[in-house]
Amino acid sequence: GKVRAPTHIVSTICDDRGEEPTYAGVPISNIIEKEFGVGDVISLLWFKKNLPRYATKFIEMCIILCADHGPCVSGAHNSIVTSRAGKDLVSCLVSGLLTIGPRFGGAIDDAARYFKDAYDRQLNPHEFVETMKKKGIRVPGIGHRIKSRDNRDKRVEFLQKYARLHFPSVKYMEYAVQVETYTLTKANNLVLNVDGAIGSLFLDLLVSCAMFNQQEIDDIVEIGYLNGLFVLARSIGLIGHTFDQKRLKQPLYRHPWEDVLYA
Ligand code: Q5B
Repeated sequence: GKVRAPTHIVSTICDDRGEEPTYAGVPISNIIEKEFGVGDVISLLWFKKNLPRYATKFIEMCIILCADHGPCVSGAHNSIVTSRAGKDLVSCLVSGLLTIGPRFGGAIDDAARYFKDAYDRQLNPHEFVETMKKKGIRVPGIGHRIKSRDNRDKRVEFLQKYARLHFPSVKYMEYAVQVETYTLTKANNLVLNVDGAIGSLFLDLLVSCAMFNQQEIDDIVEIGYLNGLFVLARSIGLIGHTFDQKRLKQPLYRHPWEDVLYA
């Protein structure tokens, strides 16, 4: 009989062999006809699900709100310096992307992991924060360089408002807010930041939309899908900064001596 030769690659998200590609089984003609947005495409290609519109709109809000945060943040700064060194688009983009990590933009997965663990174990915010402190771990999703109790992050407020209106449940986000209430007693800038808001709200989305089983939720949190949202979103801004520098014909960047302490 026929024997299938063993393959070197297994792939489950996109099939390009037919007349038109399919994303998680959905032909791209359907995607165009039904006017799917980028959130729907992410839902198909990342989660292999046709998530409800309120969920894919939330994904789109994350992308829009995280697309850029000015030239001074780590990622934009790197892309700007690289662009001014005369490098190509891809080099400028990746030099910015490579700064995304536990302190900058890449705290979403850890925020989801730690908030989920603490909430599921019914730790009160005080116990959670103080346990983290004893371990010497900064609470992911808490703290910001320029945002504070008196200068709230509008992005966080937009996401919270949308989720409170549309999500079946926001228990993890409300827990993150309780954590913020506690950390704000320690310092003014220990607010729930955009990473923490997205991390906790995505947990709420996964748990309350009833389209993921427990194993799938655990896998998403464990594998670390959620930083992908920031990476994707901020790529838009990093590309923008790269073009901006080239359009402005900015010269090679050299950091001023006066701003270095030669110790
Ligand atoms: N302390 C974000 O720190 C920052 C604490 C904490 C307990 C915490 C810090 C942090 C967790 C990682 C995180 C995402 C590095 C941030 C983003 C995107 C962005 C960026 C933009 C964009 C800021 C001073 C004192 C120390 C610390 C204590 C600080 N954070 N304690 N839990 N989480 N957060 N990152 O201000 O006693 O003096 O030793 O790592 O969620 O990246 O716009 O800029 O869109 O681009 O530099 O929004 O919070 O303060 O590090 O000097 O700490 O506060 O232990 O206490 P800072 P530090 P002590 S959103």
